[in-house]
Amino acid sequence: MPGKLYLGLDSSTQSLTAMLIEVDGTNARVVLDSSLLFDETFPAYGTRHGVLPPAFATGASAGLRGIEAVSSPVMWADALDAMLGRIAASGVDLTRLAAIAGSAQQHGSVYLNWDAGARLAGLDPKQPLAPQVAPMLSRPVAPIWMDASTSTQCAEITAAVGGSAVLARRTGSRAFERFTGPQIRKFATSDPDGYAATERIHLVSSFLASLLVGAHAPIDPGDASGANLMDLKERRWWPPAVEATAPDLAGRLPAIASSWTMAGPLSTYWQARHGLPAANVVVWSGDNPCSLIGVGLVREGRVGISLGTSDTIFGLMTEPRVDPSGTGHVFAAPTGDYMGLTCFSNGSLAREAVQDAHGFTWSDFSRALEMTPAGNQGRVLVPWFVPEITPPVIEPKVHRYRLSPDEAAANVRAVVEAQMMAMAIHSHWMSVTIDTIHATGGAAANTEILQVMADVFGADVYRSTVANSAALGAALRAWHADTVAEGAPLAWNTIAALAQPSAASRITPNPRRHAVYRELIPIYEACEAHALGRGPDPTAALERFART
Ligand code: ADP
Ligand code: XUL
Repeated sequence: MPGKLYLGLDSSTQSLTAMLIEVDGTNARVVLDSSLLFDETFPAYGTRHGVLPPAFATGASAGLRGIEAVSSPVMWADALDAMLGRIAASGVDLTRLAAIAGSAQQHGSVYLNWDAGARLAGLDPKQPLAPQVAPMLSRPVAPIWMDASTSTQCAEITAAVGGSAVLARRTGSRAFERFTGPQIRKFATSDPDGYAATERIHLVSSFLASLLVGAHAPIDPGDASGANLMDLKERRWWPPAVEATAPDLAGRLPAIASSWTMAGPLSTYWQARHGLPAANVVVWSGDNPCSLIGVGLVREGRVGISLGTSDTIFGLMTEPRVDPSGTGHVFAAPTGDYMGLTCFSNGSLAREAVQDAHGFTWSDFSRALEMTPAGNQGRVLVPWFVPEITPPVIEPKVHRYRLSPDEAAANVRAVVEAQMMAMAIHSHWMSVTIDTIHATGGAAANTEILQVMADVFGADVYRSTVANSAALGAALRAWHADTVAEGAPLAWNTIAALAQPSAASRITPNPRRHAVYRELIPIYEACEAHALGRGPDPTAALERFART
Protein backbone atom coordinates (compact mmCIF):
# COMPACT_ATOMS: atom_id res chain seq x y z
CA MET A 1 0.00 0.00 0.00
CA PRO A 2 1.48 3.39 -0.90
CA GLY A 3 2.41 5.41 2.17
CA LYS A 4 1.28 8.76 3.46
CA LEU A 5 2.67 11.96 1.96
CA TYR A 6 3.95 14.97 3.90
CA LEU A 7 4.67 18.36 2.38
CA GLY A 8 7.30 20.81 3.61
CA LEU A 9 7.40 24.34 2.25
CA ASP A 10 10.23 26.81 2.77
CA SER A 11 9.73 30.49 2.01
CA SER A 12 13.30 31.79 2.17
CA THR A 13 14.71 35.18 1.33
CA GLN A 14 15.13 34.45 -2.34
CA SER A 15 12.92 31.49 -3.13
CA LEU A 16 10.04 29.18 -2.26
CA THR A 17 10.82 25.46 -2.11
CA ALA A 18 8.45 22.53 -1.75
CA MET A 19 9.52 19.08 -0.66
CA LEU A 20 7.15 16.15 -0.60
CA ILE A 21 8.11 13.00 1.27
CA GLU A 22 6.47 9.59 1.23
CA VAL A 23 6.52 7.56 4.41
CA ASP A 24 6.18 3.81 4.71
CA GLY A 25 6.38 2.71 8.35
CA THR A 26 9.56 4.34 9.59
CA ASN A 27 11.08 4.78 6.11
CA ALA A 28 10.81 8.03 4.28
CA ARG A 29 11.88 9.17 0.82
CA VAL A 30 11.67 12.42 -1.10
CA VAL A 31 9.22 12.22 -4.00
CA LEU A 32 9.19 15.85 -5.14
CA ASP A 33 11.58 18.76 -4.66
CA SER A 34 10.75 21.96 -6.47
CA SER A 35 11.83 25.58 -6.12
CA LEU A 36 10.94 28.91 -7.61
CA LEU A 37 13.08 32.02 -7.39
CA PHE A 38 11.17 35.17 -6.50
CA ASP A 39 13.18 37.57 -8.73
CA GLU A 40 12.90 35.30 -11.76
CA THR A 41 9.35 34.00 -11.38
CA PHE A 42 7.78 37.25 -10.25
CA PRO A 43 9.76 40.08 -11.91
CA ALA A 44 6.75 42.41 -11.63
CA TYR A 45 7.46 42.90 -7.90
CA GLY A 46 10.93 44.22 -8.74
CA THR A 47 12.82 42.36 -5.98
CA ARG A 48 16.56 41.79 -6.14
CA HIS A 49 17.65 38.68 -4.28
CA GLY A 50 14.16 38.74 -2.76
CA VAL A 51 14.43 42.30 -1.39
CA LEU A 52 12.50 45.32 -2.69
CA PRO A 53 14.51 48.28 -4.03
CA PRO A 54 15.24 51.11 -1.54
CA ALA A 55 12.35 53.25 -2.83
CA PHE A 56 10.00 50.93 -0.93
CA ALA A 57 11.72 51.51 2.37
CA THR A 58 10.30 54.33 4.44
CA GLY A 59 13.20 55.76 6.37
CA ALA A 60 15.13 57.60 3.64
CA SER A 61 14.45 60.95 5.24
CA ALA A 62 15.72 59.64 8.59
CA GLY A 63 18.99 58.57 6.94
CA LEU A 64 18.08 54.90 7.08
CA ARG A 65 18.17 54.20 3.35
CA GLY A 66 20.57 51.40 2.63
CA ILE A 67 20.16 49.74 6.00
CA GLU A 68 16.46 49.09 5.62
CA ALA A 69 15.40 45.86 3.92
CA VAL A 70 11.81 45.10 3.07
CA SER A 71 10.04 42.54 0.92
CA SER A 72 6.54 41.91 -0.36
CA PRO A 73 4.06 39.70 1.51
CA VAL A 74 1.88 39.76 -1.62
CA MET A 75 4.74 38.24 -3.61
CA TRP A 76 5.18 35.49 -1.00
CA ALA A 77 1.46 34.74 -1.31
CA ASP A 78 1.73 34.72 -5.11
CA ALA A 79 4.57 32.21 -4.83
CA LEU A 80 2.57 30.00 -2.46
CA ASP A 81 -0.33 29.96 -4.93
CA ALA A 82 1.99 29.12 -7.84
CA MET A 83 3.79 26.39 -5.89
CA LEU A 84 0.65 24.66 -4.66
CA GLY A 85 -0.64 24.79 -8.24
CA ARG A 86 2.61 23.20 -9.39
CA ILE A 87 2.38 20.44 -6.77
CA ALA A 88 -1.27 19.76 -7.64
CA ALA A 89 -0.25 19.37 -11.30
CA SER A 90 2.76 17.14 -10.52
CA GLY A 91 0.94 13.88 -11.11
CA VAL A 92 1.61 12.62 -7.55
CA ASP A 93 -1.52 11.12 -5.95
CA LEU A 94 -2.20 13.84 -3.39
CA THR A 95 -5.18 12.12 -1.82
CA ARG A 96 -2.47 10.55 0.39
CA LEU A 97 -1.29 13.97 1.60
CA ALA A 98 -1.67 13.80 5.39
CA ALA A 99 -0.04 17.02 6.60
CA ILE A 100 1.74 20.17 5.47
CA ALA A 101 4.27 22.10 7.54
CA GLY A 102 6.30 25.14 6.65
CA SER A 103 9.46 27.05 7.23
CA ALA A 104 10.09 30.73 6.58
CA GLN A 105 12.90 33.23 6.84
CA GLN A 106 12.91 34.32 10.46
CA HIS A 107 12.13 37.69 12.06
CA GLY A 108 10.23 39.28 9.14
CA SER A 109 6.85 40.73 10.10
CA VAL A 110 3.58 41.09 8.20
CA TYR A 111 0.98 43.66 9.28
CA LEU A 112 -2.66 42.68 8.75
CA ASN A 113 -5.65 44.99 9.10
CA TRP A 114 -8.94 44.48 10.93
CA ASP A 115 -10.60 42.99 7.82
CA ALA A 116 -7.94 40.35 7.34
CA GLY A 117 -9.62 37.65 9.44
CA ALA A 118 -12.81 37.84 7.36
CA ARG A 119 -10.84 38.02 4.13
CA LEU A 120 -8.75 34.98 5.09
CA ALA A 121 -11.95 33.02 5.73
CA GLY A 122 -13.60 34.18 2.53
CA LEU A 123 -10.91 33.71 -0.13
CA ASP A 124 -12.45 33.22 -3.58
CA PRO A 125 -11.01 30.11 -5.26
CA LYS A 126 -11.85 31.48 -8.70
CA GLN A 127 -9.38 34.31 -8.18
CA PRO A 128 -5.62 34.22 -7.69
CA LEU A 129 -4.41 34.71 -4.12
CA ALA A 130 -2.19 37.80 -4.49
CA PRO A 131 -4.88 40.41 -5.27
CA GLN A 132 -6.93 39.05 -2.36
CA VAL A 133 -4.00 39.42 0.04
CA ALA A 134 -3.13 43.02 -0.84
CA PRO A 135 -6.31 44.43 0.81
CA MET A 136 -5.53 42.51 4.04
CA LEU A 137 -2.37 44.49 4.69
CA SER A 138 -2.09 47.55 6.91
CA ARG A 139 1.51 47.90 5.75
CA PRO A 140 2.27 46.96 2.15
CA VAL A 141 5.83 45.80 2.85
CA ALA A 142 7.40 43.48 5.40
CA PRO A 143 10.70 44.33 7.08
CA ILE A 144 12.94 41.26 6.84
CA TRP A 145 16.00 39.88 8.63
CA MET A 146 18.41 41.95 6.55
CA ASP A 147 17.04 45.19 7.98
CA ALA A 148 19.49 46.95 10.31
CA SER A 149 17.57 50.17 10.85
CA THR A 150 16.21 49.80 14.38
CA SER A 151 19.19 50.56 16.65
CA THR A 152 17.19 53.28 18.43
CA GLN A 153 14.31 50.92 19.13
CA CYS A 154 16.70 48.18 20.33
CA ALA A 155 18.19 50.62 22.83
CA GLU A 156 14.75 51.73 24.03
CA ILE A 157 13.45 48.19 24.52
CA THR A 158 16.69 47.13 26.22
CA ALA A 159 16.52 50.04 28.66
CA ALA A 160 12.84 49.43 29.43
CA VAL A 161 13.31 45.76 30.38
CA GLY A 162 16.40 46.40 32.50
CA GLY A 163 19.32 45.83 30.15
CA SER A 164 20.73 43.49 27.52
CA ALA A 165 21.55 40.69 29.93
CA VAL A 166 17.96 40.58 31.23
CA LEU A 167 16.50 40.55 27.72
CA ALA A 168 18.94 37.84 26.59
CA ARG A 169 18.32 35.66 29.64
CA ARG A 170 14.54 35.83 29.19
CA THR A 171 14.15 35.79 25.42
CA GLY A 172 17.37 34.01 24.34
CA SER A 173 18.85 37.06 22.61
CA ARG A 174 19.77 40.64 23.40
CA ALA A 175 17.94 43.16 21.19
CA PHE A 176 18.83 42.78 17.51
CA GLU A 177 17.89 45.24 14.79
CA ARG A 178 16.34 42.56 12.59
CA PHE A 179 14.29 40.93 15.37
CA THR A 180 10.56 41.41 15.16
CA GLY A 181 10.03 43.40 18.38
CA PRO A 182 12.33 46.32 17.47
CA GLN A 183 10.84 46.31 13.95
CA ILE A 184 7.31 46.51 15.38
CA ARG A 185 8.37 49.38 17.64
CA LYS A 186 9.77 51.29 14.68
CA PHE A 187 6.50 50.88 12.75
CA ALA A 188 4.33 51.76 15.76
CA THR A 189 6.27 54.96 16.46
CA SER A 190 6.93 56.10 12.88
CA ASP A 191 3.45 55.27 11.52
CA PRO A 192 0.97 55.33 14.43
CA ASP A 193 -2.01 55.38 12.04
CA GLY A 194 -0.70 52.30 10.23
CA TYR A 195 -0.17 50.63 13.60
CA ALA A 196 -3.69 51.53 14.72
CA ALA A 197 -5.00 49.97 11.50
CA THR A 198 -3.16 46.73 12.35
CA GLU A 199 -5.12 43.97 14.04
CA ARG A 200 -2.53 41.20 13.84
CA ILE A 201 1.23 41.13 13.33
CA HIS A 202 2.39 37.82 11.95
CA LEU A 203 5.87 36.55 11.37
CA VAL A 204 6.44 35.35 7.81
CA SER A 205 5.85 31.78 9.00
CA SER A 206 2.51 32.37 10.73
CA PHE A 207 1.35 34.65 7.89
CA LEU A 208 1.82 31.88 5.31
CA ALA A 209 0.23 29.29 7.62
CA SER A 210 -2.75 31.66 7.99
CA LEU A 211 -3.14 31.78 4.21
CA LEU A 212 -3.24 27.98 4.12
CA VAL A 213 -5.84 27.53 6.87
CA GLY A 214 -7.95 30.59 6.02
CA ALA A 215 -7.73 32.00 9.57
CA HIS A 216 -5.13 33.60 11.83
CA ALA A 217 -2.73 30.74 12.62
CA PRO A 218 -0.58 30.44 15.75
CA ILE A 219 3.19 30.66 15.68
CA ASP A 220 5.59 28.04 17.01
CA PRO A 221 8.07 28.79 19.84
CA GLY A 222 11.01 28.35 17.45
CA ASP A 223 10.10 31.27 15.22
CA ALA A 224 8.61 33.25 18.12
CA SER A 225 12.06 33.18 19.76
CA GLY A 226 13.27 35.41 16.93
CA ALA A 227 11.09 38.26 18.11
CA ASN A 228 12.80 39.47 21.30
CA LEU A 229 9.33 39.06 22.81
CA MET A 230 9.01 35.47 24.04
CA ASP A 231 9.92 34.04 27.43
CA LEU A 232 12.15 31.21 26.20
CA LYS A 233 11.61 28.81 29.09
CA GLU A 234 7.87 29.45 29.47
CA ARG A 235 7.30 29.54 25.71
CA ARG A 236 4.84 32.41 25.97
CA TRP A 237 5.02 36.12 25.18
CA TRP A 238 6.92 37.92 27.95
CA PRO A 239 4.81 40.88 29.16
CA PRO A 240 7.69 43.28 30.04
CA ALA A 241 9.14 42.97 26.51
CA VAL A 242 5.70 43.17 24.89
CA GLU A 243 4.88 46.31 26.90
CA ALA A 244 8.28 47.87 26.16
CA THR A 245 7.79 47.33 22.43
CA ALA A 246 4.50 48.97 21.45
CA PRO A 247 1.14 49.97 22.93
CA ASP A 248 -1.56 47.29 22.97
CA LEU A 249 0.78 44.83 21.34
CA ALA A 250 -0.28 41.72 23.29
CA GLY A 251 -3.60 41.46 21.45
CA ARG A 252 -1.90 41.95 18.10
CA LEU A 253 0.48 39.00 18.40
CA PRO A 254 -0.43 35.49 17.27
CA ALA A 255 -0.90 32.75 19.86
CA ILE A 256 2.17 30.59 20.52
CA ALA A 257 1.55 26.86 20.07
CA SER A 258 3.96 23.93 20.24
CA SER A 259 5.69 23.07 16.96
CA TRP A 260 3.56 19.97 16.36
CA THR A 261 0.19 21.74 16.72
CA MET A 262 -2.29 21.34 13.89
CA ALA A 263 -3.38 24.85 12.89
CA GLY A 264 -6.34 23.48 10.92
CA PRO A 265 -7.12 21.77 7.63
CA LEU A 266 -6.09 23.27 4.29
CA SER A 267 -8.88 25.74 3.61
CA THR A 268 -11.57 25.29 1.00
CA TYR A 269 -9.79 27.92 -1.12
CA TRP A 270 -6.91 25.53 -1.82
CA GLN A 271 -9.19 22.54 -2.14
CA ALA A 272 -11.38 24.24 -4.75
CA ARG A 273 -8.62 26.18 -6.51
CA HIS A 274 -6.04 23.41 -6.92
CA GLY A 275 -8.00 20.24 -6.10
CA LEU A 276 -5.92 19.58 -2.98
CA PRO A 277 -7.26 17.47 -0.09
CA ALA A 278 -8.17 18.85 3.35
CA ALA A 279 -4.71 17.91 4.71
CA ASN A 280 -3.75 19.11 8.18
CA VAL A 281 -1.62 22.23 8.30
CA VAL A 282 0.99 22.12 11.07
CA VAL A 283 2.11 25.45 12.56
CA TRP A 284 5.04 26.85 10.60
CA SER A 285 8.42 27.58 12.08
CA GLY A 286 11.54 29.57 11.20
CA ASP A 287 14.06 28.35 8.67
CA ASN A 288 16.73 27.77 11.29
CA PRO A 289 14.61 25.61 13.62
CA CYS A 290 13.43 23.67 10.55
CA SER A 291 16.99 23.26 9.28
CA LEU A 292 18.01 21.81 12.63
CA ILE A 293 15.68 18.88 11.86
CA GLY A 294 16.40 18.87 8.11
CA VAL A 295 20.13 18.57 8.74
CA GLY A 296 19.60 15.74 11.22
CA LEU A 297 20.81 17.57 14.33
CA VAL A 298 18.42 16.05 16.83
CA ARG A 299 20.97 15.50 19.58
CA GLU A 300 23.60 17.71 21.20
CA GLY A 301 27.16 17.48 19.90
CA ARG A 302 27.05 17.98 16.17
CA VAL A 303 26.62 21.37 14.55
CA GLY A 304 25.16 22.50 11.30
CA ILE A 305 26.54 25.24 9.10
CA SER A 306 24.18 26.70 6.57
CA LEU A 307 25.73 28.62 3.70
CA GLY A 308 22.70 30.46 2.35
CA THR A 309 22.12 34.13 1.67
CA SER A 310 23.27 34.47 5.27
CA ASP A 311 25.64 31.98 6.89
CA THR A 312 24.62 30.42 10.18
CA ILE A 313 26.19 27.98 12.60
CA PHE A 314 23.74 26.16 14.83
CA GLY A 315 23.17 23.13 16.99
CA LEU A 316 20.73 21.55 19.40
CA MET A 317 21.14 22.32 23.09
CA THR A 318 19.34 20.48 25.84
CA GLU A 319 19.60 23.56 28.08
CA PRO A 320 19.10 27.22 27.18
CA ARG A 321 22.74 28.33 27.58
CA VAL A 322 22.56 32.00 26.62
CA ASP A 323 25.52 33.75 24.96
CA PRO A 324 27.07 36.04 27.61
CA SER A 325 28.73 38.18 24.91
CA GLY A 326 25.34 38.77 23.32
CA THR A 327 26.29 37.85 19.74
CA GLY A 328 24.47 34.54 19.45
CA HIS A 329 20.87 33.48 19.87
CA VAL A 330 19.05 30.72 21.64
CA PHE A 331 15.82 29.67 20.00
CA ALA A 332 13.29 27.04 20.98
CA ALA A 333 13.84 23.90 18.90
CA PRO A 334 10.96 22.07 17.19
CA THR A 335 11.85 18.99 19.27
CA GLY A 336 10.93 20.81 22.49
CA ASP A 337 14.66 21.42 23.28
CA TYR A 338 16.68 24.55 22.46
CA MET A 339 19.04 25.52 19.70
CA GLY A 340 22.02 27.84 19.69
CA LEU A 341 22.67 29.89 16.59
CA THR A 342 25.04 32.55 15.40
CA CYS A 343 24.09 34.33 12.20
CA PHE A 344 26.32 36.21 9.75
CA SER A 345 24.70 38.40 7.12
CA ASN A 346 27.80 38.40 4.91
CA GLY A 347 27.35 34.83 3.69
CA SER A 348 26.61 34.17 0.01
CA LEU A 349 26.18 37.93 -0.41
CA ALA A 350 29.88 38.42 0.37
CA ARG A 351 31.03 35.42 -1.67
CA GLU A 352 29.01 36.72 -4.61
CA ALA A 353 30.44 40.22 -4.20
CA VAL A 354 33.97 38.80 -4.62
CA GLN A 355 32.81 36.51 -7.41
CA ASP A 356 31.21 39.43 -9.29
CA ALA A 357 34.19 41.74 -8.75
CA HIS A 358 36.39 39.32 -10.71
CA GLY A 359 33.79 38.05 -13.18
CA PHE A 360 34.18 34.52 -11.79
CA THR A 361 31.90 31.51 -12.23
CA TRP A 362 31.58 29.20 -9.22
CA SER A 363 34.10 26.85 -10.90
CA ASP A 364 36.56 29.77 -11.18
CA PHE A 365 35.86 30.46 -7.52
CA SER A 366 36.64 26.84 -6.60
CA ARG A 367 39.81 26.86 -8.72
CA ALA A 368 40.97 30.00 -6.91
CA LEU A 369 40.58 28.14 -3.60
CA GLU A 370 42.56 25.20 -4.96
CA MET A 371 45.36 27.44 -6.24
CA THR A 372 45.93 29.34 -3.01
CA PRO A 373 47.50 28.05 0.22
CA ALA A 374 45.79 27.73 3.62
CA GLY A 375 46.39 30.94 5.53
CA ASN A 376 46.55 32.90 2.27
CA GLN A 377 50.14 33.97 3.07
CA GLY A 378 48.83 36.30 5.74
CA ARG A 379 46.44 38.16 3.45
CA VAL A 380 43.17 38.83 5.25
CA LEU A 381 39.82 40.32 4.33
CA VAL A 382 37.14 41.25 6.85
CA PRO A 383 34.04 40.77 4.69
CA TRP A 384 31.46 43.32 5.76
CA PHE A 385 30.02 43.99 2.30
CA VAL A 386 26.59 44.58 3.85
CA PRO A 387 25.74 45.48 7.48
CA GLU A 388 26.95 42.59 9.63
CA ILE A 389 25.09 40.86 12.45
CA THR A 390 28.13 39.12 14.00
CA PRO A 391 29.91 41.17 15.17
CA PRO A 392 27.40 44.02 14.89
CA VAL A 393 28.39 46.43 12.12
CA ILE A 394 25.82 48.93 10.90
CA GLU A 395 27.91 50.79 8.29
CA PRO A 396 29.19 48.17 5.85
CA LYS A 397 32.90 48.31 5.01
CA VAL A 398 35.33 45.74 3.64
CA HIS A 399 38.72 45.77 5.33
CA ARG A 400 41.80 44.28 3.67
CA TYR A 401 45.10 43.52 5.39
CA ARG A 402 48.17 42.89 3.19
CA LEU A 403 45.68 42.22 0.39
CA SER A 404 44.95 44.29 -2.70
CA PRO A 405 41.37 44.27 -4.08
CA ASP A 406 42.62 43.13 -7.49
CA GLU A 407 44.40 39.96 -6.39
CA ALA A 408 41.51 37.81 -7.62
CA ALA A 409 42.37 34.35 -6.28
CA ALA A 410 43.66 35.68 -2.96
CA ASN A 411 40.44 37.65 -2.43
CA VAL A 412 38.41 34.50 -3.00
CA ARG A 413 40.42 32.58 -0.41
CA ALA A 414 40.38 35.55 1.93
CA VAL A 415 36.58 35.87 1.96
CA VAL A 416 36.01 32.16 2.60
CA GLU A 417 38.71 31.89 5.28
CA ALA A 418 37.35 35.00 7.02
CA GLN A 419 33.83 33.56 7.08
CA MET A 420 34.96 30.21 8.49
CA MET A 421 37.25 31.76 11.12
CA ALA A 422 34.52 34.17 12.20
CA MET A 423 32.14 31.23 12.61
CA ALA A 424 34.68 29.35 14.71
CA ILE A 425 35.31 32.40 16.92
CA HIS A 426 31.70 33.40 17.41
CA SER A 427 30.36 29.93 18.22
CA HIS A 428 32.54 29.26 21.26
CA TRP A 429 29.74 30.41 23.56
CA MET A 430 27.61 27.34 22.72
CA SER A 431 30.17 25.24 24.64
CA VAL A 432 29.88 22.45 22.12
CA THR A 433 32.98 20.54 21.09
CA ILE A 434 32.66 20.51 17.35
CA ASP A 435 33.90 17.29 15.79
CA THR A 436 31.30 16.91 13.08
CA ILE A 437 29.67 19.52 10.89
CA HIS A 438 26.65 19.00 8.67
CA ALA A 439 26.88 21.56 5.87
CA THR A 440 23.85 22.82 4.02
CA GLY A 441 22.59 25.77 1.95
CA GLY A 442 23.31 26.77 -1.63
CA ALA A 443 27.07 27.16 -1.23
CA ALA A 444 27.45 23.73 0.42
CA ALA A 445 27.44 22.47 -3.16
CA ASN A 446 31.00 23.80 -3.33
CA THR A 447 33.48 21.14 -2.17
CA GLU A 448 36.42 23.55 -2.03
CA ILE A 449 34.51 25.86 0.34
CA LEU A 450 33.70 22.85 2.55
CA GLN A 451 37.38 21.86 2.57
CA VAL A 452 38.27 25.27 4.03
CA MET A 453 35.50 24.72 6.61
CA ALA A 454 36.92 21.31 7.60
CA ASP A 455 40.47 22.71 7.82
CA VAL A 456 39.50 25.76 9.90
CA PHE A 457 37.37 23.80 12.41
CA GLY A 458 39.53 20.67 12.38
CA ALA A 459 36.27 18.74 12.04
CA ASP A 460 34.75 16.27 9.61
CA VAL A 461 32.29 17.99 7.31
CA TYR A 462 29.39 16.10 5.77
CA ARG A 463 27.38 17.62 2.99
CA SER A 464 23.71 17.38 3.77
CA THR A 465 22.02 15.04 1.31
CA VAL A 466 19.35 17.59 0.51
CA ALA A 467 19.95 21.03 -0.91
CA ASN A 468 17.13 22.58 1.06
CA SER A 469 17.31 21.42 4.65
CA ALA A 470 14.65 23.87 5.82
CA ALA A 471 12.07 22.43 3.41
CA LEU A 472 13.04 18.88 4.37
CA GLY A 473 12.91 19.82 8.05
CA ALA A 474 9.40 21.16 7.49
CA ALA A 475 8.31 17.95 5.75
CA LEU A 476 9.75 15.90 8.63
CA ARG A 477 7.95 18.15 11.12
CA ALA A 478 4.71 17.44 9.24
CA TRP A 479 5.35 13.70 9.65
CA HIS A 480 6.20 14.09 13.34
CA ALA A 481 3.08 16.18 14.02
CA ASP A 482 0.91 13.59 12.27
CA THR A 483 2.32 10.81 14.46
CA VAL A 484 1.65 12.95 17.55
CA ALA A 485 -1.92 13.59 16.35
CA GLU A 486 -2.40 9.85 15.85
CA GLY A 487 -1.31 9.23 19.44
CA ALA A 488 1.85 7.30 18.46
CA PRO A 489 4.66 9.86 18.24
CA LEU A 490 7.83 8.61 16.56
CA ALA A 491 11.23 9.40 18.09
CA TRP A 492 13.05 12.32 16.49
CA ASN A 493 16.04 10.20 15.53
CA THR A 494 13.73 7.94 13.54
CA ILE A 495 12.07 10.93 11.88
CA ALA A 496 15.41 12.57 11.11
CA ALA A 497 17.11 9.46 9.67
CA LEU A 498 16.33 10.71 6.17
CA ALA A 499 18.24 13.90 6.95
CA GLN A 500 21.49 12.20 7.95
CA PRO A 501 24.22 12.97 5.43
CA SER A 502 25.80 10.07 3.58
CA ALA A 503 29.16 8.79 4.80
CA ALA A 504 30.45 9.24 1.26
CA SER A 505 30.05 13.01 1.48
CA ARG A 506 32.64 13.27 4.27
CA ILE A 507 35.39 15.85 3.87
CA THR A 508 38.20 15.40 6.38
CA PRO A 509 40.40 18.15 7.76
CA ASN A 510 44.06 18.25 6.85
CA PRO A 511 46.04 18.42 10.14
CA ARG A 512 48.79 20.62 8.66
CA ARG A 513 46.28 23.15 7.34
CA HIS A 514 44.33 23.03 10.59
CA ALA A 515 47.53 23.96 12.43
CA VAL A 516 47.89 26.98 10.12
CA TYR A 517 44.40 28.14 11.06
CA ARG A 518 44.96 27.61 14.78
CA GLU A 519 47.73 30.17 14.43
CA LEU A 520 45.74 32.50 12.17
CA ILE A 521 42.43 32.54 14.10
CA PRO A 522 43.68 34.79 16.96
CA ILE A 523 45.19 37.14 14.37
CA TYR A 524 41.90 37.21 12.49
CA GLU A 525 40.22 38.08 15.79
CA ALA A 526 42.67 41.00 16.05
CA CYS A 527 41.79 42.06 12.47
CA GLU A 528 38.10 42.12 13.46
CA ALA A 529 38.91 44.16 16.58
CA HIS A 530 40.96 46.61 14.50
CA ALA A 531 38.23 46.89 11.87
CA LEU A 532 35.76 47.68 14.67
CA GLY A 533 38.09 50.40 15.94
CA ARG A 534 38.82 48.45 19.13
CA GLY A 535 42.35 47.22 18.65
CA PRO A 536 45.79 47.90 17.16
CA ASP A 537 46.71 47.36 13.51
CA PRO A 538 47.36 43.61 13.06
CA THR A 539 49.60 43.99 9.98
CA ALA A 540 52.84 43.23 11.83
CA ALA A 541 51.36 40.02 13.28
CA LEU A 542 50.21 39.01 9.80
CA GLU A 543 53.71 39.64 8.42
CA ARG A 544 55.19 37.39 11.11
CA PHE A 545 52.53 34.76 10.31
CA ALA A 546 53.36 34.97 6.58
CA ARG A 547 57.06 34.35 7.28
CA THR A 548 56.46 31.13 9.27
P1 ADP B 1 18.61 31.17 0.74
O1 ADP B 1 17.95 29.91 1.22
O2 ADP B 1 19.14 32.02 1.82
O3 ADP B 1 17.79 31.93 -0.26
P2 ADP B 1 20.34 29.27 -0.56
O4 ADP B 1 20.69 28.37 0.56
O5 ADP B 1 19.40 28.77 -1.59
O6 ADP B 1 19.91 30.70 -0.06
O7 ADP B 1 21.74 29.64 -1.26
C1 ADP B 1 21.74 30.39 -2.44
C2 ADP B 1 23.14 30.85 -2.70
O8 ADP B 1 24.04 29.74 -2.89
C3 ADP B 1 23.29 31.62 -3.99
O9 ADP B 1 22.96 32.97 -3.79
C4 ADP B 1 24.75 31.42 -4.35
O10 ADP B 1 25.53 32.50 -3.86
C5 ADP B 1 25.17 30.19 -3.56
N1 ADP B 1 25.71 29.12 -4.42
C6 ADP B 1 25.05 28.31 -5.28
N2 ADP B 1 25.92 27.45 -5.89
C7 ADP B 1 27.16 27.72 -5.40
C8 ADP B 1 28.49 27.18 -5.62
N3 ADP B 1 28.72 26.19 -6.47
N4 ADP B 1 29.50 27.72 -4.91
C9 ADP B 1 29.30 28.72 -4.03
N5 ADP B 1 28.08 29.26 -3.79
C10 ADP B 1 27.02 28.77 -4.47
C1 XUL C 1 18.60 34.09 11.70
C2 XUL C 1 18.46 34.96 10.50
C3 XUL C 1 18.48 34.32 9.15
C4 XUL C 1 17.08 34.29 8.60
C5 XUL C 1 17.05 34.11 7.09
O1 XUL C 1 18.59 34.78 12.91
O2 XUL C 1 18.28 36.15 10.59
O3 XUL C 1 19.07 33.06 9.16
O4 XUL C 1 16.32 33.32 9.26
O5 XUL C 1 17.43 32.90 6.64
